[in-house]
Amino acid sequence: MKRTWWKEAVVYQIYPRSFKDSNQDGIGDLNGIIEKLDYLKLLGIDVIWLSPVYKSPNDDNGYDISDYQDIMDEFGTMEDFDRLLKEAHDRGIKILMDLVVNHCSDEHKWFVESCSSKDNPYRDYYIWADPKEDGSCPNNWNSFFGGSAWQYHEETGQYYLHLFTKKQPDLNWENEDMRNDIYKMMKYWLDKGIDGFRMDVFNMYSKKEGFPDVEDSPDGIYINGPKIHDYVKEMNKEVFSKYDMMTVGEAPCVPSSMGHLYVDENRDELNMIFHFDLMDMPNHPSDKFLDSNWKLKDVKDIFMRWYDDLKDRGWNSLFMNNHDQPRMVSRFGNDKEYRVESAKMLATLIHTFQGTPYIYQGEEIGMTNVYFDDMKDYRDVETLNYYKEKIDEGVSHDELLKRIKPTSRDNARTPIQWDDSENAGFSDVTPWIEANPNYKEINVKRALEDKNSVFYYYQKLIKFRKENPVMVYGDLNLLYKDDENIFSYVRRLDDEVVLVILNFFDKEVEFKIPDEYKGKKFEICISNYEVDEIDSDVIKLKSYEARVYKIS
Ligand code: ISL
Ligand code: CA
Repeated sequence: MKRTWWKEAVVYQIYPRSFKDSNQDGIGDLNGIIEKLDYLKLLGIDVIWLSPVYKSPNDDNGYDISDYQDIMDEFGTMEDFDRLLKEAHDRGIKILMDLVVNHCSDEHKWFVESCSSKDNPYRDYYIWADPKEDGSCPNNWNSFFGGSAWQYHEETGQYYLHLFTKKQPDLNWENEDMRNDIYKMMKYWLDKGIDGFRMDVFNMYSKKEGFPDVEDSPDGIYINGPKIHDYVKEMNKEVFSKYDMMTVGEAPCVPSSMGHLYVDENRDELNMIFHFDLMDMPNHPSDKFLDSNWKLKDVKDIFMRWYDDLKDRGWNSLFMNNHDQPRMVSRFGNDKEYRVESAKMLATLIHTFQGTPYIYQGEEIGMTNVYFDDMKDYRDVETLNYYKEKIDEGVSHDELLKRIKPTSRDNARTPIQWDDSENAGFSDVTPWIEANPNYKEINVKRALEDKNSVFYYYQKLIKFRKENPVMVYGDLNLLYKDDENIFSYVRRLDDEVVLVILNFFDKEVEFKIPDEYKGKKFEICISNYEVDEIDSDVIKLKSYEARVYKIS
């Protein structure tokens, strides 16, 4: 397998709005990030993925961009950005920018032009369609954030497409001038020295000609549409191939059997994608706010399926949460009695499986869901739209709160808990979204003072991965596929053999040492408990226990 820096890297995602406020307006900003670079260096990460920092009216917290070559007022200036880039590079940390070009803001100058008349040169930068004869929407496509994906524009008598909010009109990738403008913009950032892009919903760029109604699934219609590979290949040729950079594409609704087409090393498309099999696993197919049960068996199947399907062809990315998802310790671990143990156990999976690990800010101290009890504390447009839509359909407030609390994207967006002072040390003033009240107990300051903290465990995992190429490039073999409590696998590269054992639940379980390793030397490298020498063929694991052994 080809060795590259981005396979060996650990990425840390920053959601700037919630990271650190440097000028006391309640909103995180670029200078706040600069203040904390030494903290990230201490953790040991290699790359920062910055969620969008571009000019934006913030209908969707920066995922609605009104100027791709300017910085959001609240976050600072282009000089601040240049300084951030330099300060990061000085510490050996690379920066990935979020590339949001499936859509932009309705306040972007291209869209303003596009709306001005049907024959404006920018009209075709967006997706416009005539109403049906009765005046209704051109087809039945729904927005991810509720309601139809089409918005009527009185002045010109047509609808425009928005797969997300109506303030996020979709760009028309059929238009070559539009594509070239995007490539130019990407080069502007790369020429500044950034190190790559995380590409927002890139697999939605291509829409099927004629805009047919969705019958069962939008797959092949506006997700993984007919020309998507042409567009990605073109972008690769025009932009990626000219730089030493990394790319990771956000790809909802891509099965592993198809995922390799985007990341196959011989296809000149992307380095990695984020698939959503794990994130969507417990969810109801049409309503992410419903259902939240998952089985370890399914988690294992998903990890293994992607490992097998990409093996020797492309590279995986590993994550269990991001700015759109509940906190991983709350969802897959235990955010009460075993918060620390389970946060460490889950981290062990992400950092010892094959692929590039992604840490979402706050994960490294085991931050939990906030579970706001009051609708007025929620800020996320998806959550607010859902609440409104369902209330109108007659669903009760209590029922909705019950659904929203564990699932809302706001769980991931509360301020980073830096210390136990007011507002969690994030800001001197009331933040744009309330801090999780557990900040007095869970915060960075405390984590740094406690050698057994989640933070130092992450530091150890990152270091171990860096010092042992088997953790990056080694093959992986699953053990005890059908075990309902334990996730265990062996990594192997040449003579190096590493065994990982993870107990996923709050009960004691037994792990039988497989025959082929009986009698061998087991050296414990990492664990979230004190571990004794192995003195029998059965290892007793405590709740959420994780162990990583070198076997020789
Ligand atoms: O958030 C989701 C589910 O709650 C996802 O469906 C999400 O909308 C999808 O993964 C796309 O996400 C990306 O694009 C959105 C933006 O709101 C998200 O923050 C971003 O990660 C539109 O740009
Ligand atoms: Ca600020």
